[in-house]
Amino acid sequence: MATGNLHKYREARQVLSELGIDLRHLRVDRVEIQADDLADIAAYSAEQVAAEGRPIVVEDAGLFIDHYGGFPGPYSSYALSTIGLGGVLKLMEGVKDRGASFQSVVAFRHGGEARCFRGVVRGRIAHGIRGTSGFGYDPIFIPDEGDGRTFGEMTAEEKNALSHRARAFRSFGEWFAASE
Ligand code: ITT
Repeated sequence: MATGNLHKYREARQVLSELGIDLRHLRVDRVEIQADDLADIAAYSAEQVAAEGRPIVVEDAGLFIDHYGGFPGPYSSYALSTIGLGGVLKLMEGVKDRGASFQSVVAFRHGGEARCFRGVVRGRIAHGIRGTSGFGYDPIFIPDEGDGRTFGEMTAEEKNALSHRARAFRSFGEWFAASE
């Protein structure tokens, strides 16, 4: 898995290990294009990585806020590094509809073209920053299928039972295990 984010790698590794797949971390500099669809970003990246004949996965994820038409979505990294969690909470002040989703696309490639697998989790934006687990937007995202805690207040196992990433990697892993 080519990623600069070890949190993502650890979550993905856990999910795939449950399917008997051994995921390794590949440290590479990769080009990330800007596009509206996560699948275009992930597939392009997977096709750029020099994997030397080995199978490779790249994952791209983002937080999509309903009230803002899906913003920041594919621009989630930029939003986090500029306005941060505090800035996102400020954007939500006075907004009634706090619905949001986390989306993930896993792009797999073993020569040829990339194949994509999606995962989504619905939820809402919390009123404050809660919890110190996970990373990124986890402390402000409350999954609908949970018990009211944010991902930041959950253990890694609890997040993996519900998360967009776990769903995308499970979908990829089931396909991969069946096609090997
Ligand atoms: P890569 O090297 O794999 O690209 P990245 O951290 O840039 O690592 P993404 O582009 O997939 O990963 O993520 C976009 C942003 O969304 C980034 O700021 C992440 O912190 C955040 N994000 C992604 N998945 C998340 C999750 O499960 N929980 C909280 N924030 C997440």
